[in-house]
Amino acid sequence: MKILILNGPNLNLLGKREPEVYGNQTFEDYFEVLKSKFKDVELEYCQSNVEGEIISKIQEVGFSYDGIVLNAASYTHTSVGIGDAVKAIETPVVEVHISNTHKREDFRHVSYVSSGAKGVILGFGLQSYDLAIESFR
Ligand code: CA2
Repeated sequence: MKILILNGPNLNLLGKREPEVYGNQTFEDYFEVLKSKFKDVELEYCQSNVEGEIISKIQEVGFSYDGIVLNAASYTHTSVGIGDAVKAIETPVVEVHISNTHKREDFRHVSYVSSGAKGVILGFGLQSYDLAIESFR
């Protein structure tokens, strides 16, 4: 089973800024935890701050991988292009968020990803990613 974890803008700052909201672990460190927990899954990790790169990555893997775990970060709330890409591919996408976006500002209550996603997991910290991977098994 091949799964891509795709993180969007500013998630490269995890563990370095705003620990009260996003925790104090970098995603690179957490990816090692995920790899050792899901030894039977071929996990790939990619992060980009660029909307077009995220769309290209979704298209690149979207007809061959078994799943995409997508945290489009702020683009979740703005990007019709990422939403369209999720709908255009065959690989199922699970949308994840570290924080409970519904407990936050109103603009974070909108998602252009959700309507094309297989499911949505949010608010469980980095464990949201574990739950998303689990959902593909
Ligand atoms: O809770 C999530 O996972 C979010 O996708 C994170 C996004 C936010 O725009 C979404 O509304 C919810 C923000 C990611 C920014 O990550 C940072 C990490 C450390 C320091 C600053 C930003």
